[in-house]
Amino acid sequence: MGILNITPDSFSDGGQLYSGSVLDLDKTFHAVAQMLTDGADIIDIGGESTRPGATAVSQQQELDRVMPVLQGIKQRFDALISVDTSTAQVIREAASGGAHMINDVRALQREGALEAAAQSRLPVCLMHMQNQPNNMQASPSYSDVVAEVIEFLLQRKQACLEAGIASDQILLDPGFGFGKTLEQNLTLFNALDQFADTGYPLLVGVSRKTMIGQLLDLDVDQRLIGSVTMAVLAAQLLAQNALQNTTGQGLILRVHDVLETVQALTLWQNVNKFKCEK
Ligand code: YH5
Repeated sequence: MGILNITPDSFSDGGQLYSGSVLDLDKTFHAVAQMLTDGADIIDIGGESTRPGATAVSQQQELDRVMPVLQGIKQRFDALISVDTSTAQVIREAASGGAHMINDVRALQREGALEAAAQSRLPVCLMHMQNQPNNMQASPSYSDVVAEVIEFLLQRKQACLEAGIASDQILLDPGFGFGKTLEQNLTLFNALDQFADTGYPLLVGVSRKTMIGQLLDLDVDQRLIGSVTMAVLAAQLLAQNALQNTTGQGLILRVHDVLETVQALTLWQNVNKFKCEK
């Protein structure tokens, strides 16, 4: 999954698609074309910045950002499109505009979002976040981070089932960097197999995140190698688990650097072809 960040103020790739204060649609579609050429299967369109301290976006602003981009991608490309949103009205309009998946960092907890997602019949990704973007990194605290994040996701999964969303339309995401310290992020990463054991496919987003910056002492524009390494590690961890366990297969990696991630995963897959079963 390639990240298409259409917010003006994002941390990692903020405003790159803007000319002044307006979104440049030519640049945006060029970025999409590049990610698809590079091997992305899904484009994730995000119109709300969830970085710590980001200004809240109104529903109308979010619609005005997301809808022209969704429509333009639909006209130009044959790609799977995910829309990164928590807003019921954006879910509804994205679904009628031909989106293929709803990716919600608030796990459909906002007013009306669960119902809108259920009506859309689209697959949904449920992500864990502790607190809200404006305060989530203040003092993240858990007594057992893995158990608590899994429990939250299973509760939200249950709410989805009760709202009429089919079980095979649900993905889970630990929410790396969303209300978690470095240690908590790494604990969750090592526990990806436990998330897979829920039986649901996973989405993992670590690309360019602060955890990589902290470990390598690098700014956000220097986190490529760290991001690719973490993507391969996630794939390896989950593949090892899948060999022992028939449930919980399926992984979507949400990344900025599609070409480099695809190269690394291609090598990894080819190496794995020659694995001897002992
Ligand atoms: C995610 O993990 N993340 S937006 C800060 C960065 C770099 C990147 C400080 N939406 C996720 O990508 N959706 C975002 O550097 C997401 N899972 C899902 N499902 C944050 C982001 C980022 C933030």
